Amino acid sequence: MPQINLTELAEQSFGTSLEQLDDRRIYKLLVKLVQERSATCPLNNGKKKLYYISAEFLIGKLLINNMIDLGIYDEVKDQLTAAGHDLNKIEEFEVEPSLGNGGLGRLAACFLDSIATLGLTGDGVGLNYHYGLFRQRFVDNQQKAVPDEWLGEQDILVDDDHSYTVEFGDFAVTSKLVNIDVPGYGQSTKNRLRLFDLASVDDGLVPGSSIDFDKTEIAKNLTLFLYPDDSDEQGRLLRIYQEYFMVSNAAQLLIDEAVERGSNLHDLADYAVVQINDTHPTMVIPELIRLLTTEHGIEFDEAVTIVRSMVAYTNHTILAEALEKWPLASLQKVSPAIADIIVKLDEIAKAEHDDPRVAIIDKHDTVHMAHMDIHFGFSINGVAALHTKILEDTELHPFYEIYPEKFSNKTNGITFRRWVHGANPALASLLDDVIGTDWRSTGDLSKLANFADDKDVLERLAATKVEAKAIMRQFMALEQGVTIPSNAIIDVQVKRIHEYKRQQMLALYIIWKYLDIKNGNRPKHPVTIIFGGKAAPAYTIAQDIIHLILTLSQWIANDPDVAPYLQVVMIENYNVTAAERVIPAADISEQISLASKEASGTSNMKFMLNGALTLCTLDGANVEIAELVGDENIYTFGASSKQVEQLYADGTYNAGALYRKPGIKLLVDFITNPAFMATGNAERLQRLHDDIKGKDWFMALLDIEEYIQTKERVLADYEDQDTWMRKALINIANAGTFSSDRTISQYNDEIWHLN
Ligand code: GPK
Repeated sequence: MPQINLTELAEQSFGTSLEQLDDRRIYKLLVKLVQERSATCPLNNGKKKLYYISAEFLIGKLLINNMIDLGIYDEVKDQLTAAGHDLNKIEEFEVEPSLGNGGLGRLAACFLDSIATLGLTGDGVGLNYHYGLFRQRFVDNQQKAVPDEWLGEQDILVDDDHSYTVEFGDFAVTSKLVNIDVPGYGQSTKNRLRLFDLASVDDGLVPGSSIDFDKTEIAKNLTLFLYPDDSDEQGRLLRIYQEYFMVSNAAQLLIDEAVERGSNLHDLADYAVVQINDTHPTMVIPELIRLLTTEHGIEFDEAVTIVRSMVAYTNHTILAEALEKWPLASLQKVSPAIADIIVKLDEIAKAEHDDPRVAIIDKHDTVHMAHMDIHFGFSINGVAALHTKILEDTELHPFYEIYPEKFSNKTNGITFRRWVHGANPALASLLDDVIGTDWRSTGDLSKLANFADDKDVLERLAATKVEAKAIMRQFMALEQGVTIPSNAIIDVQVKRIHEYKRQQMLALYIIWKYLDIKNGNRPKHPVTIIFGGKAAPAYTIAQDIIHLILTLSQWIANDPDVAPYLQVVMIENYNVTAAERVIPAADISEQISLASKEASGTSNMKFMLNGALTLCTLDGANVEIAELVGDENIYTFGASSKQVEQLYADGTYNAGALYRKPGIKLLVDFITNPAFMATGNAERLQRLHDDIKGKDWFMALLDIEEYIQTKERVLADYEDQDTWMRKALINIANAGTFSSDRTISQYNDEIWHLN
């Protein structure tokens, strides 16, 4: 690769010196540089190719990430710094793509980075949503969902001339394809993210500032939104149309490309493997069968056998509401051909296994998508050891009895290029100094443990935290309009808002802490508690939880007795960019889901890697983090997943009885005390109060007392900075396991068998 000379490029492109160039023009210069470099990388071209099909890809901004992967980041950064420029400021001109929602989508993005980095031939396939997931605004301390017009000024999308016809029940549409290059770190080759769009899409259906639109005009609306509201029949149908459009395009592309590489289609499984990310792409199974039989003359039985050996499924949750089930009649409306094949597949499955618990179509004519994946895929995996165990022993036990060999665990991972190299440059260069640069590609951080008692290294580690906090405070001031004290303990819970993740339990802690400070117990360091996350627009209680947090934030800020010691901040429109600013700055990582409910979590890994200490229940990948770092380097509390499963099984959980404990009642009733209610929306606060008191389905009251005690222990421990930094170092040294390069090596060795 030729050397970079930004001074020369500035002269050539703009006829001015690099020092004189404004940030916007530097941004344009860098975009062009990355595009040119990336365009010259040849595609990976192995015989067998992976198609990672996913409804979401939460890719984040790409400029810095791509410079890292193309190996030009450090050089560019040095030259910009020398010319008096700040890359963080330049990056602000990039608009973050809005193609994802939460952990599952971010996982897909980390995986694409690792697949390319390992030199494997594998593309992501999804949809090009024009307004993506909604953009979150706060109005009157409540969430307002507005369209995210991210597509306006995008430099990353490259047109592709593939176009397919997708036939629905009573009409057909045409697709068009755009690609996003995915270079690999330390590789001269690349892969791509392939995003299908509707040729006839009409952005005009979305009226300005609202996400309401005509859900019936499928030929115009199909690629407007990710996860359009599905609280009514039209919305649910639209989601099925989207899913079928996505997989029909994916399957047609896969077959075309396999034929190009020499497949006669009888041997398709030697040329392609499909990873079904959650149940949204499940219809790729019947669609591949349909194409092989009706378009390519293969017999039905053979087509089933072929497909059975080339699709694999990843489960990301045990929550029933997230496991898709569609009425057969709805599938019939979207695609009669696909519904017919599903009926046949159901008959095959029933002939093989006469057990209603594993039926694809149940007695209400509802189609269980995950069941189709398990019967007609060759692999099913969970995303953390505990989650896979729960699938095997409980949630999917009847399937595990039939197909034990199909089940495996693939504990999630994160790409260190984005989450340290890009997001935490100070830590990255400390690691380079102390253990060498290999960690960037091997993920091996274990040598750091040799420095656990090295005072100099511990001090330098503490300095990286100060630097990360400065970047975060600048982001909070400029983007969010909040001032955070420089000496505050940063305590963070960022993730989608959901009752099982228990943001409401942290809110109850905040009430406890507020009252404690009111009683004169002033913390030594101020504590800033930062939330971030969106709530599904149709999920009322989650909206109520956001309202409680925002109302508490305001209430505390307005109380001069408490404000100097306690601050509550909720990031508006939390996204990947915000995560990159806030995670490196965190001291405390809140991973407080009800045990058994969080399949894995991936922010837990990002926090650990960036030297935050984890305050957690033994859920998801927290269990593995705890095993790696040892009891003295993590703070765990709460009921175990076994105890929780038992409570659900017995039906003996009694929120009301716990509520009546005086210490707990005080906290819950704070939500509806008249003065507090008067500052917020009484209906929302009352509903949330009643829900916690009367139902509390995710058992916040079960763990609240132990949570408060444990958190107070964490805050006290923070005062001994030497011991604290030693713990942080041990956490970083053990984070190597959670490199997505490790995860992807396992997918490849045990499932995909590429190269
Ligand atoms: C799981 F089922 C789902 C879903 O619809 N969306 C989503 O983001 C998450 N997830 C899990 O909740 C996390 O525990 C997990 O780490 C992540 O998927 C990736 O596996």
